Amino acid sequence: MSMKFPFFRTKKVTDDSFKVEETNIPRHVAIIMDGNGRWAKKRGLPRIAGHKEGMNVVKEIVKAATYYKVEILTLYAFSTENWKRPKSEVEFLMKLPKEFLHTYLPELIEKNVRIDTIGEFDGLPIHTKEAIQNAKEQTKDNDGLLLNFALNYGSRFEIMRAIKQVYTDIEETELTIDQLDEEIFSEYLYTQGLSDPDLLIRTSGEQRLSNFLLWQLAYAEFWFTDVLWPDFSEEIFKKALHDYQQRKRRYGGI
Ligand code: V0D
Repeated sequence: MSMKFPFFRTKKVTDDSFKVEETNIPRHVAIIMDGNGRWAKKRGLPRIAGHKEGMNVVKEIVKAATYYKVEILTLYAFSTENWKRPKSEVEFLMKLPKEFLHTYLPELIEKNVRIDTIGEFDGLPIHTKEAIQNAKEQTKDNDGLLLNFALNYGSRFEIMRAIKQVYTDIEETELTIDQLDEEIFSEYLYTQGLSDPDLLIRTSGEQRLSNFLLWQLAYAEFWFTDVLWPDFSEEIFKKALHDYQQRKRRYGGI
C-alpha cells in the first residue's frame, strides 16, 4: 500500500540554515547579471523588458548589500562585447543609467552609497556619461557601500591598457622594471585602490567569466545559480552570502 499522504515530513518546513553571520561578510561582491533577455523571451516580451526588470533588481540587491555592510558591490552592466548587439537594444541600455538614477539616486544618497564605474567611460554616449558623472559627484564623499558599475568594460583590454601605462611610466617616471610587482601592477587597473572581490555571483546558469575581472578574481569564491537576473532577489543574495560563509578560503595555501 502506497503512502499517498505521509503524516510527517522528513524535511523541516521552516529552514534557518540560510542565516547570514554578521562576521565574515564578503567585503567585495562582484555580480554578472545574466539572463535578462532570456527572462523576457520566456514571457513573450522584447529583450528590453528584461533589462528594465533587471534594473529594478539592481536596486533590491544594493539595499541588501547595504544591510549586510558589504563594502563594495561591482556589477557587470555592459561589456565591450555588448556593442555587437542590435543598435536599438544598445540605445535602450544606454538610457538605463539615467532612468535608474532618476528613480533611485535620492535614496542612494540617503543610504550613504557612493557610485563609481570601471571601464572605458569616455566611450559611452554623452547623455549616459552626464547622468552618471552627476551621480558620481553627488556621492563622492559618501563612505557607505561603493556601488561600482562595470560599463564598457573588458578585462583583457584593462590588462593591456595597464601594461601600456606601466611601460610609459617606466620610460617617463622613477618607476623601474625591478620595482614592478603584483601590488604595483594592480594600481594600473580600473580597480585601483579597491580590494579584490571575495565573491563572484553569476546568474542564469552560465559558468564562465566572459572577460570580467580576470586579474582581480584570482582568489574569489564563485557562486552560480540558474535563476535569471530579473528573478534574482534579496533572499537568493542571502543564500549566496550564507554559502560563501560555509566555504574555507585557502588562497593557494593549506
Ligand atoms: C541591463 C541588468 C543599472 C543588466 C541590470 C548601460 C543589464 C539593468 C545601470 C546603471 C543595466 C549604470 C550606471 C549607473 C546607474 C545605473 C545599468 C546598464 C545596464 C548598461 F550609474 N542597470 N543597468 N546600466 N541593466
